[in-house]
Amino acid sequence: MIYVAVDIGASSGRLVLGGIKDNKLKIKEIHRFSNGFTVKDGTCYWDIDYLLNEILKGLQVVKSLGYDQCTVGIDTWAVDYVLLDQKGKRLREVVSYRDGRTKQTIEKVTKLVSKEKIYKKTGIQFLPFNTIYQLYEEDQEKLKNTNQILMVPDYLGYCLTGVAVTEVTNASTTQLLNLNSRTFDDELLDLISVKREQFARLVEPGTELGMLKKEWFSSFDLPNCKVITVATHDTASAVIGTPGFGENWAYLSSGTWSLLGIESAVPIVNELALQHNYTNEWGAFQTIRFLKNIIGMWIIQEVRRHLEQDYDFAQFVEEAKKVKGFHQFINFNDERFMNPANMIDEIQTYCKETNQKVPETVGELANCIYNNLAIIYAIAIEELEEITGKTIDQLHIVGGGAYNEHLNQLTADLSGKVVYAGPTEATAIGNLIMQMIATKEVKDLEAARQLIRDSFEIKKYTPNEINRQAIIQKFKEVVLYDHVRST
Ligand code: LFR
Repeated sequence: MIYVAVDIGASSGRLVLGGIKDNKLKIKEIHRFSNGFTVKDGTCYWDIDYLLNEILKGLQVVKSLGYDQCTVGIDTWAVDYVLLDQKGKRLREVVSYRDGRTKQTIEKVTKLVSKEKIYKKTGIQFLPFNTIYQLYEEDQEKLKNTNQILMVPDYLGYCLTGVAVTEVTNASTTQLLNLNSRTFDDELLDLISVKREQFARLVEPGTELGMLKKEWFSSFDLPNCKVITVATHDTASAVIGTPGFGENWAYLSSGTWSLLGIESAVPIVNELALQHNYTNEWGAFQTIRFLKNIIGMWIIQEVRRHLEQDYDFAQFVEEAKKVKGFHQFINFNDERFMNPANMIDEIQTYCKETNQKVPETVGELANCIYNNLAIIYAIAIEELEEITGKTIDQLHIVGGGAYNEHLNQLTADLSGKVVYAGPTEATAIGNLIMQMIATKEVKDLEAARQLIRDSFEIKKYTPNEINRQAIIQKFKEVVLYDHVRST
């Protein structure tokens, strides 16, 4: 059987073919395309028709490679949604989570229901773009006329098959699911004037969705595809594709975002977890992804976008390496770096405001970004250990960010943990694995992770002796000072 993963992140998408041969998982990227939001009349939108078209182009490549039968799974980023009318037509274009419309919404909503109560119900971290806040700010007229609210990957699956579902790993990022009842929470739905029936039925990853309606897309030469609802949240797929072993491993899914956390059998909802803004997103097989969102490669992507000369990511690393030492301490998780007009200006202004050396060259900027990301990762691991009472013994870095050997080593040095890097395609792999488990070609998650270990090169980084505590302490002092200054 041949399997196809459609994996779309905020900055790029790809179709990856997968199959098992000689007890090894073989994958091949067959189509890649860029993604990003565009700003129209001051609002940030995704181009969903373009994404659908790229999926179809990719499936056509599958056919051209000689495969006439396959299964397909789709994963994308989380929280964003599509509003559909009675006829299944979109009521408006899909707003991106980077849009500023929800900047103040957490404050508004938590005046109505307290933060503690929302956290107790959902276990989800407070991020301004969670679906609950986006729906709160939604055009009320449109919302009233909405027959169905579909999350982005569910919508793409619906476009291919005509079948609508709400897959739970992604749905958990709405901050509307109740951890106890394992369904939508009525009080929270009331708060945003949404009815339970406006969401399609909840399904677990691994559920068959339906056959691709080839006749709807007659301009494409497509194979016969059975669409399977995988762990449609890309981060949930990435965690499936992370080859952790033993009890005390953590992951860092490194892409536009850096998601750092552990896989847990039970939710961890307590004061400390809330204080550090850790989330309990739902994983495949009823696991919990206890993790934290860290700003990630977004910073360097945005710096790159604003440079006059075109640099690739390998060049950034080379330039960063030439600038030795730690010169700036910046909490890139601060809201001001979420979507500034110009990331370079924002970083430089921040440094001026906090009386730090201003990074000017590409090398200085890259050095500043990688250093601070590594510090933020190290602090997140400390928090994770504090909250769980466990000692993490290995950090698995997966996703495109794992190509960055410099950052991998920095992360090992600053966290004092052994780092394993790879596979870089963990998300697509997790997507494929879910399909393979659904079709019973792979037995379970444990067997899957063994298969991944046997199939891909995973590089080990041992921490160097550096004065990590002093660096982390300095970061905390600057960030704390900045916090006091701005409140
Ligand atoms: C990563 C990711 C994160 C989610 C963010 C926004 O691609 O899915 O998990 O918090 O994007 O959807």
